[in-house]
Amino acid sequence: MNRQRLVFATGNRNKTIEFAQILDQKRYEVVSMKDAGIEAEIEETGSSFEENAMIKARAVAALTDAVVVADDSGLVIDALGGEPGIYSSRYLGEDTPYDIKNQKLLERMADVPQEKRTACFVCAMAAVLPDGREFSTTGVMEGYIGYEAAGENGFGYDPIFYVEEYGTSTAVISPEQKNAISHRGKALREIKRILEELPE
Ligand code: ITT
Repeated sequence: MNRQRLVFATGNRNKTIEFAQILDQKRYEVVSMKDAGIEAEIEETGSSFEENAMIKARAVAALTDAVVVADDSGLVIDALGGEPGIYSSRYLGEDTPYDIKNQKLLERMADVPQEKRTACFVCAMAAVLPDGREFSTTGVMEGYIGYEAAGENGFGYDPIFYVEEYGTSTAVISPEQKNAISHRGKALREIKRILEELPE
C-alpha cells in the first residue's frame, strides 16, 4: 500500500495535529502547509462555510500533487441573524482577544430570553484529490448562548457556547467530550470515512 501525502490547508497548527491523529496513518501522511513548503494567503470570499472550505482546498490543490483537505468553521447565533457566522474569526477584528469578542456577544444577547438563545457551531470540510475529484462534509453542534462566560478549555467562542448534554459551556467539558459531539469532530469523522474508503 502506498502511503499518500495529504496536506491540511490551514494556518492553524492544532487543526493539522488533530486531523493527523484521527486519520489512518498507514495510508495518509498528514502534513501542514508549512511542512509541505506551501505558502498561500487565501481569501475566504465565499458566502457559506462549504464554499470557503472548498476555496481553500482548491487553492492549495493547485500548488501540490498531494491530497488536500481544508475546513471552515464558525458560530451561528439565531437571535443575531446568524452572526458572526462565516465572519467568526474576523468578528470585531482578527487580532481582538476572544474574551472581548465573547463579552460583546453576551452584551448584544443581554435581553434575549432563554428560548431564543439558540446557536450552533458549523464546520465544513472539503477534500480535493490529485485527479480533481472533490468531496465535502458538514458537521453541526447545536447549543445556546449562556448568560456568562464559563470554562478555560477549548478556544474561541467556547466559553459562551452551552450544550444541553452537559448543561454548561464547551470550555468546561473535556476535549474528549467536546470532540465526541463537536461540529469539527463530526465533519472530520465523515471526511475520514470518505478518504479511507477510496479505492487505492
Ligand atoms: P484557518 O482559516 O487557517 O483554518 P482559523 O482558526 O481562522 O484557521 P476558521 O476560518 O475555520 O479557522 O475560523 C474559525 C472561527 O470560528 C474562529 O474564529 C473560532 O474562534 C470559531 N470557532 C470554530 N470552531 C470553534 C470551536 O470548536 N470552539 C470555539 N470557537 C470556534
